[in-house]
Amino acid sequence: MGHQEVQEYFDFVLPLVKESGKVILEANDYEIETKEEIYDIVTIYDRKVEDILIKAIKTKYPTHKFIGEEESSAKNYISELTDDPTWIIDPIDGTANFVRSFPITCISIGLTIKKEQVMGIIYNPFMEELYTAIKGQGAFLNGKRLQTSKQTNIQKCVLNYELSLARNDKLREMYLYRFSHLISAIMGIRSMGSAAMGLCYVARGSMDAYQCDGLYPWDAAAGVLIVREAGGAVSDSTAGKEFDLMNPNFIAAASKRLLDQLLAVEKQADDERLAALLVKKANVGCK
Ligand code: 2AM
Ligand code: CA
Ligand code: CA
Ligand code: CA
Repeated sequence: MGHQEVQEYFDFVLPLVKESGKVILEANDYEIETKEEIYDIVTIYDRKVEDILIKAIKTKYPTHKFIGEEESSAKNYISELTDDPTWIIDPIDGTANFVRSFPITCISIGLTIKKEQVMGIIYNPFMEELYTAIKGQGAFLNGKRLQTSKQTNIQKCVLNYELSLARNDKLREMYLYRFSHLISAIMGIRSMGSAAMGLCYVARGSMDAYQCDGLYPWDAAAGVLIVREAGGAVSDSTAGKEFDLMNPNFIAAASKRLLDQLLAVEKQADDERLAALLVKKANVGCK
């Protein structure tokens, strides 16, 4: 895969992203449809934007593959990456924000080639912010180069921790333990409802770190590359595990030093939770 090939894809998709942004800005029907769960919502604009993007890219590049949030229930959804160029699309990240006119809402498009993240585009049409990255070429906001905050001290860290995913029964206990350890270790905590925007704020230095567990590839595909290209570090939220795009549980931080400190605090929380679980099991066994 050459740099020129990725640049060609980037140049092709950028006008489509701008066009899709207009669709979002011109929205006037905020009716929501609920998917399998009451908190899992979709609007006609999520579908419209994904449709515009996938149709146009497919026509131009018929051999490319797609992983799209709203397409994920369709028959051609792939849950494993192949070596083929694969577009990973979240047509609206922050749909719950979008329907409330809370402008932390964006289109997110990532591209992998040979399973490697090579390009990311995140566009917030409300704020006219276009975040872009091509692997090895740096990250940009409206053409201006981005740099993370370079924060290295956990006590001064402002962390954007996506708490709404803690509603998930399988994740709740882990979140609660980690949350209680983190709030005393860091300076401040935020939660804004868009993973893609959360990652962009780390890339531009407005937040020192972002964390969310239990996400999907389309939430992270563009933003993680943008953070890395801005000088930040990303890893799985379990210490020692590498970031897995197909199963994104992750922390993104302004620097590797900060990332390691956050991972250490969370490891302590995880160890405490596992110890409590063992005690609980032993007590049940005694009955
Ligand atoms: P979405 O708006 O595209 O659904 C914080 O809410 C982040 O989690 C957002 O990036 C959001 O993406 C995603 N999200 C929202 N509801 C979710 C759910 N039920 N399961 C997994 N991720 C979700
Ligand atoms: Ca959604
Ligand atoms: Ca999303
Ligand atoms: Ca979405």
